[in-house]
Amino acid sequence: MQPPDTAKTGLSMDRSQSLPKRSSAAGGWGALKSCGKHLLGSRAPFSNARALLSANQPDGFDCPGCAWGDPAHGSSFEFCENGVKAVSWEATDKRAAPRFFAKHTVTELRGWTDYALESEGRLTHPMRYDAGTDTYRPVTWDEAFAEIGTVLRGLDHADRAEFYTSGRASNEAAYLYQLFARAYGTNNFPDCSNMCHEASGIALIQAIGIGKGTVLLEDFEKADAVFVVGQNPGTNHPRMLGDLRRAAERGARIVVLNPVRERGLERFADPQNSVEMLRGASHPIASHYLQPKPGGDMAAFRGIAKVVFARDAAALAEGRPSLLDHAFLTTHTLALEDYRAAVEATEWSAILDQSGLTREEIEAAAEVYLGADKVIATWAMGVTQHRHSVATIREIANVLFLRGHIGRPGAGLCPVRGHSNVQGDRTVGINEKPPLALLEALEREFGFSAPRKHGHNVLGAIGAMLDGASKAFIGLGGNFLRATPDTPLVAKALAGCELTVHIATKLNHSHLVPGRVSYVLPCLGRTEVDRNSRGKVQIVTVEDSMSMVHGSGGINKPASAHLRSEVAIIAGMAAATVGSERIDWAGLADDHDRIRDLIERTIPGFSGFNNRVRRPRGFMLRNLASERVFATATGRANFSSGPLPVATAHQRATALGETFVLQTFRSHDQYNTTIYGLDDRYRGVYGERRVVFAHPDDLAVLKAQFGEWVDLVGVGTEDGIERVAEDFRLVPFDMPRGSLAGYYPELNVLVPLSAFGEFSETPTSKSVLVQVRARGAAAKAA
Ligand SMILES: Nc1nc2c(c(=O)[nH]1)N[C@H]1C(S)=C(S)[C@@H](COP(=O)(O)OP(=O)(O)OC[C@H]3O[C@@H](n4cnc5c(=O)[nH]c(N)nc54)[C@H](O)[C@@H]3O)O[C@H]1N2
Ligand SMILES: Nc1nc2c(c(=O)[nH]1)N[C@H]1C(S)=C(S)[C@@H](COP(=O)(O)OP(=O)(O)OC[C@H]3O[C@@H](n4cnc5c(=O)[nH]c(N)nc54)[C@H](O)[C@@H]3O)O[C@H]1N2
Ligand SMILES: [Mo]
Repeated sequence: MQPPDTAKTGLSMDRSQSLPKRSSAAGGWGALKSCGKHLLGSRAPFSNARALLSANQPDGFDCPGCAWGDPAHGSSFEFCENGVKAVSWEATDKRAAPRFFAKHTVTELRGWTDYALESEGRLTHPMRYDAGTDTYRPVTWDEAFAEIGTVLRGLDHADRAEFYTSGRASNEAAYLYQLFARAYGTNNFPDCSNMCHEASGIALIQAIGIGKGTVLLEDFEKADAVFVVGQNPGTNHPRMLGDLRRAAERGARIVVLNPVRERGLERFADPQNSVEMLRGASHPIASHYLQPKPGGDMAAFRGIAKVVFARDAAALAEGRPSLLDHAFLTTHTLALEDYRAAVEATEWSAILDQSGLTREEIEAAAEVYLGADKVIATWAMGVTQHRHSVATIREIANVLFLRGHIGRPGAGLCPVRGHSNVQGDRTVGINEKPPLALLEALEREFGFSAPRKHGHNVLGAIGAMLDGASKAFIGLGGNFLRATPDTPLVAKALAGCELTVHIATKLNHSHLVPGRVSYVLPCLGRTEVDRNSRGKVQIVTVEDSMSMVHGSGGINKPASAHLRSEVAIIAGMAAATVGSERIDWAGLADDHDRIRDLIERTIPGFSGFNNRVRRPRGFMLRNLASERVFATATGRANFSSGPLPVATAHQRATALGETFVLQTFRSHDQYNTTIYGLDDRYRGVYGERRVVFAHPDDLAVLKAQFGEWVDLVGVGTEDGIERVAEDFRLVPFDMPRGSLAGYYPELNVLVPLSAFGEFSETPTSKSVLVQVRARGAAAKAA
């Protein structure tokens, strides 16, 4: 592959070894300028401006961006630069119509970048792959459904089909999808959350009996301290920055744990504050910025616990009251003494080595914790995409339990979700290990026998497709090929299928590795009006990170007259596959209220669903843990008391020698595998995605000049697979020595399928072991 011409990439940094110039604060004028650019770039600025005014409004659509909650009061449009990008990317007037597909073979399109493919605009017609001409050709919906049904009915077992979900799907679409797959006979539900917050769900169910966070947006108005661990809200949850900033202004302490100095966590200029904008002012966010080594967060929290226990012992020895919340601990938790023993048995040397922090830094964080009446801990992918993520999240929960920071105002656990409805999809049944109660409820309601055998998650599905056990892949949105590890292997897995079906809004690389029979089925997006056969507007519902369920109805004219809603497409495939004797698929597709009635009857927490969802802010699903009712096996909140990991990624890298820990994260101009642009403004990178960030001293060791092109080679696995990512430029950055960072999905070729989280089976895309080679050296050696 030819690297981009450096003269043209406009990498806006001087060629000295200094840090790149970064924007001085997140938000601010840069954000406004960027919005204008994206609105105009969509070539539909007016309908988009109108669309934006109804994003996250009570009677508008749910922003297809992140899953951060919406404010209870005030209905003014909350400005979000990356929400603007998400909306205008979907509401573009560019079209990837049949004539585009006639002009370009699939083989040719495979050579295009992710950015170029999606830039072609919205899909307009159902398309079938034609192997003779190596192109996609338009078909009718009926032909598509009939053939999909025939292939699925022809498989010798339902477990040979994989039903993937990406977290943008609405509750109604996801519910119908799981009903289809289970009526067909399988629990194979690989889900984007397997690569995302899986560890949070598992750890929280063990710890507090529910796999969701316990705080509401209002709690951020009351907290005295917020620990923001392993996430980059300036880019990925921009509206969260507003809440953090208001907290900081009130005097709350914000303790950040992040190996990389992220601009948005340092300072934020509110684009909605005109005085601030004119003065070029901004407000600091983090009161403490700790830069742990990758995967060092469990050690950091254990260090905090060690300080807390020590101070508590000292207080008691001096006759002062205990610093722990014994009322909470005695009534509501189990195994405190085991935890105390585990903390005491952990040596400071191990804590300092794994965390990479100093004792002073950990003590300062512990002081913040001890000085606060109400503490919230938030986290995202920097915590969940490691080998020891489940143990780490348990440790974060342990620390909050010590002073009773759960189930009271201003305090609690807050995994910040990714996709806008990833949490809701799970709630309505996208689960490869379904609870028995769900299966029984479906059986009672629909009269079929639901499969009991647990199904495949993402890694399970890839394995089954690779060894030929699975033969069909259906994708409800998403980009399975580019979001998963070991890209070439996953391409082989998909191409080996009898059937691949992708329900999508835009063309992506997953569509370009067709199975024997392959369809791309275009659907309506969130921003578009969905009318049923009688012209009645249909709404869908979603659940945000705070368990708030609310309605979403588009306002834009559909991108093409041939589009169908996700619900209608699922219903069409289901009717053709399992028939309509037991389930009136067509009737359900035509009236989403009827799907909501079924959800109400089969999923707990949805009583009065159709009424409650039409209230302005929707409703909150009951969250027992936030009421201090812990539905764990023990009926209590459980401490965990395991030791620290035997070795974290950076310790393994040190043992291997000349090895770095690479994390794959998001630039400011992307939504997962959707690339909006080539800039990463807050990190000072422009016009280029093939970059790898490193500590300046590591560059010196590598004898690399700033901007030098290198190859990265995967090491440390025993699966015998050679992994090389060629042509990346080194960029110095404020981050720990021995670690590297670069963008997903380009670097997914280095993420091994064989390396995944303990219990979560999430690929460890934040701790990939690599070595750096001079450009071309890796290819020569291979
Ligand atoms: N605009 C935009 N919004 C998005 C998305 C998007 O792509 N674009 N994606 C959506 C999705 S699906 C998700 S899951 C979320 C993702 O939201 P984030 O989790 O913020 O996503 P990442 O870019 O992967 O950033 C991970 C952060 O964790 C830090 N980190 C890496 N390793 C470690 C570690 O070991 N310890 C600690 N403490 N920190 C670490 C990184 O430096 C980085 O700042 O955002 C959602 N929102
Ligand atoms: N190396 C590495 N890999 C990662 C991650 C990482 O941090 N590093 N992050 C992981 C995470 S957190 C996640 S959540 C996954 C994301 O994995 P996915 O959810 O599979 O990927 P997306 O990029 O969000 O999917 C983009 C595609 O969705 C389709 N789409 C957009 N809107 C709609 C819609 O309204 N309906 C339908 N049906 N389709 C639509 C478009 O065709 C678009 O091309 O990636 C994971 N992979
Ligand atoms: Mo995610």
